[in-house]
Amino acid sequence: MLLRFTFFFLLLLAAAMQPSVADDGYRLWLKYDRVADASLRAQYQASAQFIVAEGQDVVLRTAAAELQRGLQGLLDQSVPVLNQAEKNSTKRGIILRIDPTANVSAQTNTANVSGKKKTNSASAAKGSPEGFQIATQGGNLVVSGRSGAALLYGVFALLRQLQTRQPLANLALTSSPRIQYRLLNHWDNPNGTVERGYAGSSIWKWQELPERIDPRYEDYARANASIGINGVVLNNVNASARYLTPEYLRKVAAVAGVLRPYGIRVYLSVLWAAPKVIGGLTTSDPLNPQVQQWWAHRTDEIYKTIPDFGGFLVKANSEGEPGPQDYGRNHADGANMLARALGQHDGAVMWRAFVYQAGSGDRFKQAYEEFQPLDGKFAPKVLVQVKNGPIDFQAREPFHPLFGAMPRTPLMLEVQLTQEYLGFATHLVYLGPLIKECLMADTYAKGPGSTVAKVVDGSLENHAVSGIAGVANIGADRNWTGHPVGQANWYAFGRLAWDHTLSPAAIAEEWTRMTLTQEPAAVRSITQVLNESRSIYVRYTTPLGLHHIMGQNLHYGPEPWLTKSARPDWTAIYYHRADSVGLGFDRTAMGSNALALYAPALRQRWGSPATCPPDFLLWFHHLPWGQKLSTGRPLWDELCTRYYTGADSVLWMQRQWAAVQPAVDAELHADVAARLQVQHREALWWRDACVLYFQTFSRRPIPAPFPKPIRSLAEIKEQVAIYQLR
Ligand code: BDP
Repeated sequence: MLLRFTFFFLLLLAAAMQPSVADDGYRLWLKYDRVADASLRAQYQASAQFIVAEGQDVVLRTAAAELQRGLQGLLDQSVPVLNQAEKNSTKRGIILRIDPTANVSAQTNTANVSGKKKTNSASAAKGSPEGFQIATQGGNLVVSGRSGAALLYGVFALLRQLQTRQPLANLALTSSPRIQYRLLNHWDNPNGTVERGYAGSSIWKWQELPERIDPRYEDYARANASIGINGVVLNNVNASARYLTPEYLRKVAAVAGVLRPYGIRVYLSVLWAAPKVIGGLTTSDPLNPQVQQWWAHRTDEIYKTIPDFGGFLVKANSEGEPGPQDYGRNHADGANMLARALGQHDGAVMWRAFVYQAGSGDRFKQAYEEFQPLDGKFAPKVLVQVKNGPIDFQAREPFHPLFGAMPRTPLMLEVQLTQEYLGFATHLVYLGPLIKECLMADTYAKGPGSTVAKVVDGSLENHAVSGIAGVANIGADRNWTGHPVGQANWYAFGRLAWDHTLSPAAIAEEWTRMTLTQEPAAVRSITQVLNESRSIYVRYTTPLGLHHIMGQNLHYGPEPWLTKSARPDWTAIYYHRADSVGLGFDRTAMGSNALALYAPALRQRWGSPATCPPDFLLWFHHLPWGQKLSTGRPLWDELCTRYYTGADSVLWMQRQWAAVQPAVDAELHADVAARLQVQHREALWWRDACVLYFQTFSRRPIPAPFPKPIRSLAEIKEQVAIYQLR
């Protein structure tokens, strides 16, 4: 009996020692768990004995509340928010101060996670009202900036110092966003589904609004503000007209009310045909006075309901969506009409360049052909929003040739955080390196150093406005992003949108420490996995510049054998062009000549297989199977090597992840471990599907030391076809 009792007691004790709630990922990178190191905690406690918030701004109040909440958790002590008069001069604390004269220039010091300081050169964001400064004055830490939002960003930066266990003594930090509009684009539909969303249904509960405000909206706002996101487009670019009705505008206003105290404005995607669909007009022609009036009136109504409304995002004449071309007008006619409708209101028109109808040639060139001639024709409130690459969010694309080719138009960069072509929420793919690769790409528009980043931040052409958008990977799943590591993509987007000079590796480390563990060896291993993950994914899916060979419609898994679709440029063979001679799309002057859209320096480098980087080879060249590459191997052997080593690298990711098990929350660890198993199984699909299919053209053996796939091409086709069934 005693024995049984003791056993029961021990069981109870063991249960009590487990954390009562496992980490379900809901808190993202804002965990604010107690700093375990007692001496470091004591140092922090000494510097943060009170908070003073000087000023009345609503966002400032949010900043003070967030600081209090963060300190409460991290320091495990409550820190009072005092007014000036209550401040006790013997204590040290944190002062939040709105200073209308603050000019946080772009001479920016950003203390990164390793404590190193970087000095950045001037940028278009000079003197941004969102810039902040943290300085030590009279023993206190003073966070200052011109606006409440600046202080909110400063507070999150300060908390980040604690979350990544950096010292606070003599802290001096200055930071200013380089890009003005930093937006998430939700592709969320009114019925709660999310286009290309893999983390459950939409977080926006339109039926319940405006009366019921899901508490989650505020947590969403906190997360966005913590990484500097200042705008969100609430609905899908394939837009419903519903959002422009008074009924829905009240709902939108309710969401805006939650986001406003976090410095975030709401935007809407609009359906071009709205004047017809909900306005009772017979046309949506942008040059028709009634249509113009309808938009102007509707826009005024929007601003009456939502005074800080951000503006419109438009997908027009793209993939079947209506647009000005339906009336013989062009994109500038459409965009400028909306800009006029905005009138004196402080808003922007974000007009997407994701179109591929012009001509009948290479899809690669079509957006360029439609938009480049319109350079200089857009009204000042218009920004043209361009995807990172010319095709569509592939795992690796050369930068979009419009960057650098429209000097008189502010170009926004659109990247995808939801992993439509990158393994959904199943494959671990950290996108920091992908985004950074695009930002750092040199367009040579004004000589060497004319990077995409400088086009986008407006500094290359001195544009007054600048913007960047990330297609959100957020859904109603408890952990927001389905794959726990998907959170890192949301995080990295915000950090790079704020400061594109940050390194994706430093951001990955920062995120890991804030989200997963502080244990140094584990931080290193996880960061390594994150940093390698995107190039691993490229290797086992689309190495050497292959692209668009994924499963039809679903965009998941391999389907290189796809020969028929509604449009030729939706098939796989259109892109890989495999034949008995070789593989790849000839975009040189001998082929589609898409290369001519780039600056001479790039045309030259990418135009010759000898100098074209292996990562882009098959984007621009149709090469013989036996062609010797710069790696020393013939094309076929190199292709197989990449598919095999890529798939094997997923096993490496699994081992790295297994090794960090003691340092990471058990539930979260098991979740990622299981997803990595799926990832390996599917990496083998990709490998086998692609090597066996391309082998029917190359007629060459799988090179040593790699084993032949154990299944046949027919078997793997059957396997992946299951996923295409309705
Ligand atoms: C493609 C998606 C499609 C989107 C489209 C877009 O497959 O669902 O509507 O992009 O960006 O990648 O408009």
